[in-house]
Amino acid sequence: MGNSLDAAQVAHYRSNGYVFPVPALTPAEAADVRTEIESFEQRSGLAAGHVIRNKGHLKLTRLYDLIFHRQVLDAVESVLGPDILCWGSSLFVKEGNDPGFVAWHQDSYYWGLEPDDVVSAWIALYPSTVENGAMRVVPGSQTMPPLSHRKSAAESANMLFTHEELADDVDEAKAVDITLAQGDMSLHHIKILHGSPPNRSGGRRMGYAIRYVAPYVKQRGDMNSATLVRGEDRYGYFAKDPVPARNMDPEIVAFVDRRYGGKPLGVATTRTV
Ligand SMILES: O=C(O)CCC(=O)C(=O)O
Repeated sequence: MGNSLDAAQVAHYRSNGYVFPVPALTPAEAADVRTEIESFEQRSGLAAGHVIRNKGHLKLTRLYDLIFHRQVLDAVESVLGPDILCWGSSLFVKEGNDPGFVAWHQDSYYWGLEPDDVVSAWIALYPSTVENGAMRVVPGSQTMPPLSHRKSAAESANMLFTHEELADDVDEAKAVDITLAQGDMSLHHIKILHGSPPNRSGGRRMGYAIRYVAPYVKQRGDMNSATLVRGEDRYGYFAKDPVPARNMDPEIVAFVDRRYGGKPLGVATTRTV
């Protein structure tokens, strides 16, 4: 029905920890989302990859609409079931010839979510290619015991928010490049080993990763917040995220930046588009 995965795609996801390409947005819809993000950058002089890096769907209303996108949720439902919360989202921007890379890691290492019914829908807002630093995954690694991570060296261009990286070497010969056309997405499991190299092309690479969880998933530590995007939440383990009525609502920005504090995400970097 709709954009559900077929049985072979679900089986692929279960045994390998990822599936792609899955159609999500039309190329025109993807361009529209991207334009919204880039207009925000032009108006504010701020880099979206910093300012709306985490939970950007609470900062830009166009991204809030996207977490409810029917095509995206139909595919996510195929692996999580009919009740779905959006726990987070991350905007990954790599400029042309940017040294930034994403170190090999497992999301489960630092998200504190259990059980592992957590999936990321990574939507390509520009085409994602080997040359511009497409994400790479190690098939089947979601079934390995938890792997050790450590902090990257201070001077590292590792783009991960918490700067972690796998402590051991990865057999990169086993890795698969998740190349995507604009508007298509991949789904990846919270425990899969993944990362991405620098962008060696002259153009931008931009992907919006939406983190979906089943409502019976719990977060270790502080109670976290989420948005019910489909079905019912019969558990109430997550507080309700605010609903943004306008872009960059100061109260909501403060709410998100408190959660992802450290450096002041709302003011850090300027760029011209
Ligand atoms: O965009 C990338 O290259 C990495 C994405 C990633 O690490 C994630 O979505 O969990």
